Amino acid sequence: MKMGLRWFGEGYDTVSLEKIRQVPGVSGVITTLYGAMPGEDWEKEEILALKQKVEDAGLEILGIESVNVHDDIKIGLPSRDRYIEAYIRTIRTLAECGIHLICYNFMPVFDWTRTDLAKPRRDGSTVLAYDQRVIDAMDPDWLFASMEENAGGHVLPGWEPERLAHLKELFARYSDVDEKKLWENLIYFLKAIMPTCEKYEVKMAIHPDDPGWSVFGLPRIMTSGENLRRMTEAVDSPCNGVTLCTGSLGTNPDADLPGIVRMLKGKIFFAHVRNMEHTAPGCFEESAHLSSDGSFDLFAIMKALYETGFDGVMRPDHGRMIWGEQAMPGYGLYDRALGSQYLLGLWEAISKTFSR
Ligand SMILES: [Mn+2]
Repeated sequence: MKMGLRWFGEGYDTVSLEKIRQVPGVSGVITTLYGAMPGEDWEKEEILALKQKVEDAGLEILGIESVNVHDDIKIGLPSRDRYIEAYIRTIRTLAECGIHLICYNFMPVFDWTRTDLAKPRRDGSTVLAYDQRVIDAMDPDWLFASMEENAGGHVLPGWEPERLAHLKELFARYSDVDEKKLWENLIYFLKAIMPTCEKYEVKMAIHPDDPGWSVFGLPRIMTSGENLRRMTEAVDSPCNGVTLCTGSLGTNPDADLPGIVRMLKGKIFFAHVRNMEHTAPGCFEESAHLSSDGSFDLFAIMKALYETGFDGVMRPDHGRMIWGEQAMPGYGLYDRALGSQYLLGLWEAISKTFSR
């Protein structure tokens, strides 16, 4: 298992590689070409420059999060083939640069959704939070405007203003896409890219939808462990797997996270491990990683990962904003560094106590 932190790149991230390098046990970053729009070819020179920067800081690129999928692929338009071709070229280019793990998602229009980017916790920290009642009373345009306004000048990952400038149009383009159609379009995409992934040994790790239910009436399908398994079985390939994101899957309070880990044995290429607290039906807020601060049993989750032979890349996920840090919501250094140490501590104890 390799522990990393997500890093958005110079000019986008408030956290420097030099600081990440000083977090014990963190050997690399999960990064991206932050300015790249879905459907664009990634240029080899840019990827190599990014890689050089990371390696000069004594770290490695553990994977890419994300190579975003163009809306035409998710909608299933005839133009999708052109964008799939570009995606395949990017997979090949990344492999040629020595990068073999790609995280992506298949959510229409919006990436992850929150209604509050700085909700105060009992301990005085602030966290990302979600309240379904707020969404139900809101227009998608308002949500986008409030996310942008509250992001403190940061462009939030997956919330590119260029793409979301024409939200009503984008919603209209998805009007014929129901869950069944979205499934078909995902499988079409996977069947098209898997031969290249296998040839170049690039693992594709789909990220579950966050939250794990329909938002603003848009279809969502990567909403449960069962559906993730269905996805891996629909296109059976050693390169077709998942990102185990406990926070996303755990938006469903009934989700059995250690059980999901066991169900997806061998298919988890990348793990986002964090905690959250369920506050009411359809409402949750993020918490410290520690089990006692939220609703999840992090020990049980890490033990299930260990026992099922997990050997991929792991990272702490969104952190609380603490100690006065100014950073992209969820992505400050301090609480993610604390989270990584907790996860590494659990992993060391588990691996010295139990056998695989
Ligand atoms: Mn995640």
